[in-house]
Amino acid sequence: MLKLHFAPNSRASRSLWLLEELGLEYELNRMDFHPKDLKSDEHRVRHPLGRIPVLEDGEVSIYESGAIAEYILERHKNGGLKPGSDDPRFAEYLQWFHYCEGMVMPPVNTIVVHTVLLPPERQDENVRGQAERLLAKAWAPVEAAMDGRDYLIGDFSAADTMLGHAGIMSKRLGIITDEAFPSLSAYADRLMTRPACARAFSA
Ligand SMILES: N[C@@H](CCC(=O)N[C@@H](CS)C(=O)NCC(=O)O)C(=O)O
Repeated sequence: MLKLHFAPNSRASRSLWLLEELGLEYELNRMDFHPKDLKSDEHRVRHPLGRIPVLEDGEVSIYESGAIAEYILERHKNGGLKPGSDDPRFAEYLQWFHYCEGMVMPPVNTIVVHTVLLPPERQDENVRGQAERLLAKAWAPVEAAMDGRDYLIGDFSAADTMLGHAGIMSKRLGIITDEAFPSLSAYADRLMTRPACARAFSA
């Protein structure tokens, strides 16, 4: 049985969302997004940095949300959500899948640190402003690609559970707005109407 180590309002929602989309059975270890759980000795055995998500599958234990998605798709894919390497959409699928942690999440992390995680006296407006500008730049090519599309490669794929998750977060952070990124804003809303996505975000 797959076991997902999870905390709400985190990248672990991506893994949960994918499991739900694929209709796979899993067990959820729901932790608090708090050092008492994430930095515990027990959790550091699973992830040396005390982070989430972590997926266990029998003897296998794996972290990194993208790697977890790849693992689930290769081992348990249940028939879909990733185009084959001979599919014309394959390269774009890979691009958007990896664009998430590579380009979008670094400025998202900085914004979250300087709005939510640090106490107000340690938050730096300049650092936050710079990250917001960087994040808007990172979303611009995705906005252009989404014009006339419902999902990143047309049909829904695992890339949407990665970059789409970051899109929903960016909308919540006020970077993706109807005015600045109309296609992405509609995309983020569209994703939330998917029952599997809604279940992952409300878990
Ligand atoms: N690149 C990693 C990032 C993992 C990560 O930083 N997770 C955050 C939650 S979104 C976390 O566990 N933060 C807890 C902490 O930093 O103490 C992934 O995609 O899984």
